[in-house]
Parts: sequence; structure tokens; C-alpha cells
Amino acid sequence: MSLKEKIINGFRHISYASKQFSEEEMRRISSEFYLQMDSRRSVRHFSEKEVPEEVIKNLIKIAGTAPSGAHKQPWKFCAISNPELKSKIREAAEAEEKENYNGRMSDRWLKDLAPLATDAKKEFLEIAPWLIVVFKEVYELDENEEKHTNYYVNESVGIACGMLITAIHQAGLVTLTHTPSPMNFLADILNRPKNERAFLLLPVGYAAKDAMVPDLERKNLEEISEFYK
Ligand code: IYR
Repeated sequence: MSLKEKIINGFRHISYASKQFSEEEMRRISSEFYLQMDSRRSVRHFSEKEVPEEVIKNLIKIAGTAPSGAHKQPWKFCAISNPELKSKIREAAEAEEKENYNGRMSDRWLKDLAPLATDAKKEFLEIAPWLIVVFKEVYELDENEEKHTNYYVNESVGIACGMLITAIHQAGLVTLTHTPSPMNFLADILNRPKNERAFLLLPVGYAAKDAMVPDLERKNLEEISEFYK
């Protein structure tokens, strides 16, 4: 393959060709991938079985391939297997969640959560072998500690998290998106720099043998789409 290149605005651009398939192959590949992703569920019951660090590194590398505003890559993925840190995080998360479930969340919110059988107890934060805390970099800090804006930070980090969740599922592992609120305690416990804000906490591991999930239905294609032809 010949690599073409040219300079635009002083920056090198290289030719790119995506891998392409026949229409028949595309139909098969996309429908099989849909079935694979449709089997993903948010799981709250984890096994203590260890997951190799190399796998976690691969999953984070996958998340790091996400597109981002002006290619600022405004994310940091903190992977925690240290039991003391996991206990600290559980303790702080449960303290916040107790407040949430006992007054900070509206009756309507609690009613909406009832089918998920969630409560303020978050044992998965200690049982799952890994916690990945995703931080967004609200601004960039250069060598001189000067601030530079990042763009579309929530969109960028949200996309990266979606790709991380997809990667976790295809590796045969499970996760859930845990958003203890407020979650400033995560930056404190993990000693993060001041340009980082906690975005999402993803416990990662194998599903427990007796894991259960609510019997939920997804909206169908007609409900989630509108085609303009
Ligand atoms: N953060 C709380 C509450 C919670 C909120 C929503 I919206 C959920 O979909 C699930 C839980 C918790 O993690 O329990």
C-alpha cells in the first residue's frame, strides 16, 4: 500500500482507507454485532475472580481510540485494584448514596429506580477486581501550569466511556455505570490534579455465578429512530 501524504496548515495528513466488506458481509457483521451488544446488561453482582492487568490495559487503550474535540483526548482512566483504595471509595460512595436515597432523590426518581433494585449499598465497589474511574480534563494544563480550554469534553469522554463499556462486554466481562453524586471524593482519594473531574465509575470483572438482572426491555428500532428518505 502506497502511503500518500501532504501538508495542510503545516500538519502532515496521510491517506486513509477503511476496511470494507461486501453488502452481504456488512449485513451479517452488523446484525451479529447487534446481537452481541444486545446481550450486554448492567450487572451489579460481581465475582471476585481476578482479571489480568493486561486485559484492563487493552480495554483502556480501546477507550482511548475515541474521537474527541480538537483531538484533545480530555480523559484519564484510573484503574484501581488496590483493596484499601477500593474500600475507601466504597465507604465514601455509600456515604453519598445514603444521603441520595434518604432525601436527596425525589420520590419520582426513587420510583423510576425501583425496577433496578438499587440501593445505597455498593458492595460491588469492593468485590469487583477492578474499578475504572474515568476523569474528564475540563482544561489542559501545560508545563507552565497554564490553562488551555478543552472542547466538547462531556461528549468526548461520554463517547470514550461508551467504547469502554462495549470493549468490556466483548471481552466477556461486565460493568455498570456507577455515578455516586456528588463524586468529588474520587479526585481526593486518588489525588488527581486540579483540572480533572470524576465523570463515571465503572467496576469491571466477571459476573457472579448467581448474578441477576432486572427483566427489562429495550425500545425497538421504530421507537428510537426516524428515517428521512
Ligand atoms: N447513583 C445512584 C442512583 C442511581 C441513579 C440512576 I439515574 C440509576 O440508573 C441507577 C442508580 C446509585 O448508583 O445507586
